[in-house]
Amino acid sequence: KLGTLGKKYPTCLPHLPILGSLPYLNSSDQAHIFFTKLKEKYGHIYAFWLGPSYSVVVNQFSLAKEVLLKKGKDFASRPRMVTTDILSGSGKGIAFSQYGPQWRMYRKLVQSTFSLFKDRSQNFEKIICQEATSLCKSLAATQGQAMDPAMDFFLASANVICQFCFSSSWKQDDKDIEVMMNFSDTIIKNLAKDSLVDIFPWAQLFPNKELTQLKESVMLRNKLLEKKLKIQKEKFNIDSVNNLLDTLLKAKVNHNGQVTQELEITDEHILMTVGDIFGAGVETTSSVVKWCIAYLLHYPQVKEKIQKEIDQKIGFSRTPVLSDRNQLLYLESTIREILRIRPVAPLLIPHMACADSSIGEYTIPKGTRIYINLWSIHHDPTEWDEPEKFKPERFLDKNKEQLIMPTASYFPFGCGPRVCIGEFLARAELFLFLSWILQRFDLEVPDDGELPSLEGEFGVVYQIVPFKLKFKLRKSWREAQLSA
Ligand code: HEM
Ligand code: PLO
Repeated sequence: KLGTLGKKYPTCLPHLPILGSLPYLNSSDQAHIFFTKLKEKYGHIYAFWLGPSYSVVVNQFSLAKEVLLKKGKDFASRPRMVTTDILSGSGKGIAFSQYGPQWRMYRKLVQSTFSLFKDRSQNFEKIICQEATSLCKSLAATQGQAMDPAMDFFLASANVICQFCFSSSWKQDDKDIEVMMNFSDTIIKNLAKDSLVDIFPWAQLFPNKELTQLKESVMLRNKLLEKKLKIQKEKFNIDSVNNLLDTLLKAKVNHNGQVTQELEITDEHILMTVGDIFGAGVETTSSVVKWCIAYLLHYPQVKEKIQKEIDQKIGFSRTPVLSDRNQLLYLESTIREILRIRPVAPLLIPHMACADSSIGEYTIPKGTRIYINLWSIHHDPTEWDEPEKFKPERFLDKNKEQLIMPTASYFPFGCGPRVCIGEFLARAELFLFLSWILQRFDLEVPDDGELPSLEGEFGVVYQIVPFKLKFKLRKSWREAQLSA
């Protein structure tokens, strides 16, 4: 199936007719770990056949940079999969959309909405701080009882993104939030995991529990977003564009009649674009906050260092703001270390070659699926000192006065044409949520002494297994409140 004349291809795993390399990909390890282990035997870059589709795994940062940056355009497409097609209405929206003018247009519309929020009174900092206030209130109301914080973090990130998309928010007891948390979880557990249907599309013709679950969850999501869209649409005023939906509706009005079919702005395209931003906005940040809290439970000495820095640089008479980021270096380095050791997307989102190209000395034909193994890049022992260890100090200079990048083998948000578009927002949320929480609360393990598992569950988002902890108001915070 591959032309061979004068061409060199990456080492390929053994493969059989029809099944391809499937029998050799059977492992109890999670995909990113398994791919990292295969590196020992097959090298930094190797290939396999997932049934009928030819796939290449890239495990090393200089090759990954070649794919994402240097030849970014050649590899900027996405493979079509049964599961991502279900989520995205056959490739609409941004994240699972083919490389081309349509993808570019929606990406730009979202980016222009981000700039809308940078310089005005309802900016991200203000919105996030409002949500941090509600979050801290809700955590304080637990009065130090052991609890699972997932719902609170989910609500806080959902409301930030809801302000961005619709200029609205949810209340804590709104049923929509619980519904959303449930379907989102099901979607993450079933999406793009190279389950049978993604390898052999014909397998979807047979009854399949996971696929039915996925379809149901996507339907629930679409219903919920449609409801929101309907309410907001009635408020639309072309002279006052305030959020993502307004931007998209305005583009629709401006484009009407004069564009090719390829650049259509239909209600379904709008739904899928908002859906991507919503899903990405909620699931990524809340997941990273959970990972952070879990690591701080395991490493109380790191938590104490962060708190000491907050006490010294900010104190208790005011709450943290974004410009404190260059003061709270220990917190910043902890966030960087979390994004390294537990990347949100350990294999990024699968890329696809949209032209014949090459990686290093190897030929890569058009249509090849490319998995960038960010996990292996972030855990590469030739680039990182003791990569398995949680060490925030690795991002600080000797005097602990400056943030540093110890190696280039690090890109938690990807890079190149498909780089994450939410990095600025995500970093702002992570910093503010965590600094607000740690200024006020001590984190304690429940009475049974059980620490969170740091193993995680592989998926489009690498999630932590649910865990419980106690949020106890700090003595120094309480005293400061009393004397204020
Ligand atoms: C794509 C990481 C938060 C929106 C991605 C990719 C990564 C990533 C690794 C894939 C890059 C690739 O395939 O090459 C993260 C991390 C986050 C985060 C670590 C939080 C800590 C967000 C937020 C938003 C967002 C808050 C939106 C508000 C997107 C979108 C894409 C994307 C739309 C798809 C881009 C495309 O395919 O063109 N992100 N992300 N992300 N992210 Fe994020
Ligand atoms: C999360 C579950 C939602 O219900 C749907 C959704 C939409 C966009 C996805 C997101 C999920 C997971 C995280 C993704 C995001 C697009 C970009 C982001 C994959 C599946 C990342 C980290 O790459």
